[in-house]
Amino acid sequence: MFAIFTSDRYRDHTTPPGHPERPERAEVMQAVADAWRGSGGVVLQPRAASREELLRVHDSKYLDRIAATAGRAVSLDADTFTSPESHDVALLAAGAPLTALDQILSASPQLSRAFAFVRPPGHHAERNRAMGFCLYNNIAVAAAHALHLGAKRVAVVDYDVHHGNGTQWMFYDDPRVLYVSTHQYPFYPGTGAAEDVGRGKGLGFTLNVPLEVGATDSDFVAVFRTLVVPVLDQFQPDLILVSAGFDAHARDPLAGMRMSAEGYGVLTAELCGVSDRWSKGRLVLVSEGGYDLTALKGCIELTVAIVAGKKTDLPAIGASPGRSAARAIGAVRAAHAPYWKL
Ligand code: Q9C
Ligand code: ZN
Repeated sequence: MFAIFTSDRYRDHTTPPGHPERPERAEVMQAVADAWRGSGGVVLQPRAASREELLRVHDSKYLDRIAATAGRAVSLDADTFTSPESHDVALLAAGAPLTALDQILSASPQLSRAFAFVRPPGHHAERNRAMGFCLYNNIAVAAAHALHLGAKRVAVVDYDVHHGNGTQWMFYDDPRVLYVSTHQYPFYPGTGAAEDVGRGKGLGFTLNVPLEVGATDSDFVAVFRTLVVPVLDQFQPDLILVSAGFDAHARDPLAGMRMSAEGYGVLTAELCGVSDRWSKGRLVLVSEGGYDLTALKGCIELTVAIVAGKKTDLPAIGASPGRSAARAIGAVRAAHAPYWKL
C-alpha cells in the first residue's frame, strides 16, 4: 500500500521575490495530491518532528537558532531564508517522512510505500548549518528515525541534481546508512567527488556519482544499472529512502542536466525493484529540489503512479552512457573497488 503525505501548510514558508524555492511549488504538490485523492488514492497529514527526533542529526544550539526565527523573516545563508511561519512549516517537513515511517515500520504495517511532498527541502542542511534552501535535513532525520525504530541497514538514494552534503556528512562514518548520490559536478555545493567514499567504519558507505553538465536519461539509467542498483543489491537495505529532487530535469532553471519525467520514472522503477528484493517493498520518497513548476508536476505525478504500481509501461531507455558518464562510472568503480563489486 502507498500513501502521499503532504500539508497545505507547506505554502506558508515564503521566500524573497524571485527565489526559486517558492510557495507555488507547494501548490503544485497540493494539486497532485488532490488529484490522487480524487481518483481514490490515500493522502495523509504529516505530524511535526519533535526536538528529540531532530537532535539525532542536528545539534542543540542549531535547533535553538532555528527555533528563534519563529515569527520572523531571517536570512540564514546567501540563499536560505525564513518567513514568520517557516519554523513550524519546517517541523512539518521533517515530520512527514517520520509519520510515514511510524506506520511502515510498525508491527503490523498497512503501508509499505510513501511519498512525502514537503517544503522546505532538506538535504543541504548540516548538523549545525542551514544552507541551499534547507533548514532541517528531512531525509537524514528520517534515516535516524528508521534506525531508532529498528531498521539495521538504511539506504538513502539522492537523485536531486545537487549533492546532498548534509546527508553525506551526517552519516559519513556510519555503516548502517548507505548514502548514494548522483549530481551535477562541479556544481553547488561543491562536495560529492567520486573519491569521497566515507570514513572509518563508514568507508564504502558513501557512493558519489559526479556527472558533467548535460547528462541525459540514458546516462542516468546507465549509472543506476551499473552502480546504484548493484551497490544496493549488495548492501541489502531493509528500507530505501529517496531524496527525490527533480532539478536534473531539462526544464529546470538552476541546473544543466537533460533528464525527462520518464527518465526519472525509470530510476524510480529500478528502486522499487530493489525494495521488492530486499526491503519488503519499503520505499519512502521525500521531495527536495525541482524548480520548474511544469516539470515538477509531471515528475511527481509519474513518480506517484510508478510507486503505487499504477504505471508499468515505461519507455525503454537504453543504458548507454555517453563518454563523460562512462568516465564517471569508471571513476566510481575505481574509488569503490575495495568495497563493492561494481
Ligand atoms: N549562491 C536544493 O535543490 N544555489 N537546493 C546557490 C550560489 C543554491 C538548491 C548559488 C542551490 C540550492 C534543495
Ligand atoms: Zn537540488
